[in-house]
Amino acid sequence: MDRIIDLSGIWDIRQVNGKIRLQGRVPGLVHHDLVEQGILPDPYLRMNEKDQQWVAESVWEYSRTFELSDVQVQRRAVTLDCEGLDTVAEIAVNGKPVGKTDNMFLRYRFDIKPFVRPGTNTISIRFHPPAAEMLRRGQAYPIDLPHLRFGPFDPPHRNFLRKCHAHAGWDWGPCLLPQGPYRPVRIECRDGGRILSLTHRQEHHPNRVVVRVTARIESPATQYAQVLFTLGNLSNPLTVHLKQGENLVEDSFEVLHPGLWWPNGLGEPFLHELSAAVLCAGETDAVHQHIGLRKVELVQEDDRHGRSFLFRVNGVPLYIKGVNWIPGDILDSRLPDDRIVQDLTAAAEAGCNMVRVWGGGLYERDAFYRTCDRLGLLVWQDLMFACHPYPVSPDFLASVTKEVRHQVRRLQHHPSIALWCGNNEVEQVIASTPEPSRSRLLVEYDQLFIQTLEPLLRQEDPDRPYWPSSPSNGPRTYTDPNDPDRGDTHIWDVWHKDNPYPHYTTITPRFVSEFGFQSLPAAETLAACTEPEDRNLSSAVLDFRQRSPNGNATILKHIALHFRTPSTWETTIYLSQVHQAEAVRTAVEHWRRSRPRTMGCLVWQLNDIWPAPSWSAIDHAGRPKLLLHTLRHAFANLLVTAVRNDEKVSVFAVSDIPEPLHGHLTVRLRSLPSGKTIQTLETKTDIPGLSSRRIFEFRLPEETDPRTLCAELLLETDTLRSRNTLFFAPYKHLALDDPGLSWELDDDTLVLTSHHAALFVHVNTGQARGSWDDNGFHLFPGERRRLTFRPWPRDDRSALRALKKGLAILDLRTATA
Ligand code: BMA
Repeated sequence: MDRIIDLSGIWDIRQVNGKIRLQGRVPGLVHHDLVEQGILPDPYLRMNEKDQQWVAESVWEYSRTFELSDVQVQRRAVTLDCEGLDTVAEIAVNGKPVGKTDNMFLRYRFDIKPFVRPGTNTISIRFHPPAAEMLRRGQAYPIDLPHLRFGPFDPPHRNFLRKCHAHAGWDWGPCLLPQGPYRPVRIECRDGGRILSLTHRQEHHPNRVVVRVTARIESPATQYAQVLFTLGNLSNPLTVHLKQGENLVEDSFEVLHPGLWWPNGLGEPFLHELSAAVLCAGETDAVHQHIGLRKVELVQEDDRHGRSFLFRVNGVPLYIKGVNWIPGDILDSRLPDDRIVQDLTAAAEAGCNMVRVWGGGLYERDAFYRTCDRLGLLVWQDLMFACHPYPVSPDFLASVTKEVRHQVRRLQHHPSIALWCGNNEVEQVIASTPEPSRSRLLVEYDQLFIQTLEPLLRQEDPDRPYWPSSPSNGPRTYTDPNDPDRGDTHIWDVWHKDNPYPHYTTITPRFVSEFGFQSLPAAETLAACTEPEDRNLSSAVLDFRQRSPNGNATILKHIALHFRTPSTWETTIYLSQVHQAEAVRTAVEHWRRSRPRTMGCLVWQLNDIWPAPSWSAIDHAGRPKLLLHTLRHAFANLLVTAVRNDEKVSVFAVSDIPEPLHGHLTVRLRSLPSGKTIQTLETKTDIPGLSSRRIFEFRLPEETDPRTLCAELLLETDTLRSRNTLFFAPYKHLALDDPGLSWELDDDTLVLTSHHAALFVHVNTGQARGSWDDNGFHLFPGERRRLTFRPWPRDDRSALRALKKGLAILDLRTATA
């Protein structure tokens, strides 16, 4: 269409203060093109980050030409539309400055009509080093604001620049500070109207939803226009009189007996098509969306424990099971949409119903939210502020006001977004600052997150809850933000405070929005970025890649607390993943048993920004860790779980299903190492909807050595089945023998059997990309465990060939022999 000139494609890139010249892509980032063209080695290899800081210290200029016709330059509006520039940039058209940018989360639109001409035009975007800008702003501010630095290269004062905080290094990622036009750039030449945003509100009545839609239309002149809103097969044509500038055009629909949008695990996430089109001056502009009709409430009511914190969706109190999301690569342009879809699909298949977009990353790209809408994943959306106090200068407040307004208008229609959260851990950082700074920081905090952003969100998106910080007790309750009796919490007492993981069962918060434990990525993932001599947890390269203080030693120490020590690199990796999975499982089962006091937990973290030790469930190469499979069991709608007090074992059924269930529980006491059944107990049980209930108790046989015993629990209903295993001595002391595992692989199907009890059986797929439908399970004699391998992408047959070559199976005993 001659009204939009898409400037995506190849541009010239030049290092202004150096000699490098290359051609690169828009949308894109300088690092990405330098790496692809062999000018820069991959920053993720070994310690390359160390020698690559010069890239972000350089000034880079993107330039190209574009053609405009007489007709195009004569249109009433000629606008340069930059969807995302990272970050500090100056833009010139035909050598004339048209604007400056300093916020990567904003969409910038510049009027360039005065600068263009018919024929060939030039455009240049010059990016300035972000660290220098952070420093300049930090030093110019009248007060010395605290700032974080995790790794050796992290620059000071990242809180002064509206750039993804994780670009400057985090406790799971390197510092690279990428620069470039990371989202599309285009020119629009128009006489007619342009739809800047399409938002809506919903009013839910029994069997009926009223949808009120608002299109924000920019018009270059005062003129008549036709506006057509369509929702499903309902449509309303309107004739409107647009004034020059921004116009709001509103309409409403009544949807009878609507298909509702339900979160994963509760029903179908039904979507309806909503569109708006404006016809004006012989031009059309249109926006198409998929919306979901649903009501999400954040319920906080005083109760005997303190104050509830739970999400009610379409009237159902929903236990939240989820994960935290960080940027999937520090170079966003090299992360394909497909990879985001893969990770979110894995989360949904693991039983998640919520993903938290963490505040030190990005407002994610459209594909992220569309996928969450489709999968029924609720999104806890942090605004992009994390772990720092922020300046409250007029410029800063103006910039973040524009940013949040833009992002809310962009994202508001997604049914997945459940809540806007002001920031990550800013209240907590301030709470731990000594006086007198603390009081001053609180006043400024209040100015930004309560007086500026909260009213803005109420105005832009009145029906969505706003939560000031994570963790928090709610607006203006500046007591301990991590109070277990109210609000949400971040439970770091295990990883950061060095308690063994059973400690989780001593803490029972209302909602846990972060908790987790680190492990190592798959051996194949680390092999691709290290040399053989690096492959030891205490090597210089592994220490370099670990950004959480003493992280590698913490992993090793906690393995040794629970397991016999590993003897090889592969078994170190395996045990780190077994330990991580057990830690998280212990916490999740406790917090699910604690329903309704606790109404949700979000594991830190689903994904990785680079290949390194971290808290992730899926590593940077897309290989699932054992944790992902453990979550599938621990997050299942029906869960059987047990706790032991002395010789007595209490069995619980936890159900996240609204309807009551009839279940059948089988407890098999097995002897170790043989795994043979020595006693079977059975009972029938009624399980109320949305509940956690003790359903059975039994005693351990007297005078049995606890190291020689385990209990297998099986809870079955007509359609559901949950299985769990309980041990009565630390894993490291259990009487285990070589289980004598045997397996047969036929195409994508693996059948496993075992002579003795085999614990944490892990099938490694080598180079084959994909995942088993289960992994990391216990296997007892007499069972035939059938696993199916699903390649990613799903139709990739070559993965099945790779599987044959790379298959390796570990279990706890053989890994620690
Ligand atoms: C949480 C997050 C991140 C961090 C993680 C692990 O508090 O908010 O800041 O990466 O802990 O330390």
